[in-house]
Amino acid sequence: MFSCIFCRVVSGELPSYKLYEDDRVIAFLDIFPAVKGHILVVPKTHAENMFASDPEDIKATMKVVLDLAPKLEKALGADGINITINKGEAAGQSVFHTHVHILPRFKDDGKSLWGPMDSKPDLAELYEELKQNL
Ligand code: DGP
Repeated sequence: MFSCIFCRVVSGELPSYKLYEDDRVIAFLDIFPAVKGHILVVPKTHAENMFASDPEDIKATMKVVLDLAPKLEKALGADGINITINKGEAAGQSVFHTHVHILPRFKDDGKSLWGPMDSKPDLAELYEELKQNL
């Protein structure tokens, strides 16, 4: 995994502003922050995305997220927090090594996430389709 950016951060080959580390997980500042205090929590073992990761790595990663997020919110005096995982290019994933974003949110940060769809699907129809397939 020599070309994986986050593997290179994990190994120390690439520098990072590391905020947390244990034997399974590392957390550091996002180099292209969407908001002030945007951090990434990353399992050290390489996997392309969260579904490919060892569930124990996901468990350890989410434990760190749950610990760091409220601390970060408090430290920065944020008004809220988004915790996001982008899986797949269509969802905005650009680094194909499992990671969780923690984004402190401020009332005046001017960011918006999803708005409503332009054209809403038929929910009853969608519900039937999903019930058959989930
Ligand atoms: P995503 O788009 O969900 O795959 O998020 C990848 C994030 O990783 C993106 O917000 C920018 C960040 N990033 C990319 N390269 C580096 C890097 O070399 N160092 C750090 N700290 N963050 C990086």
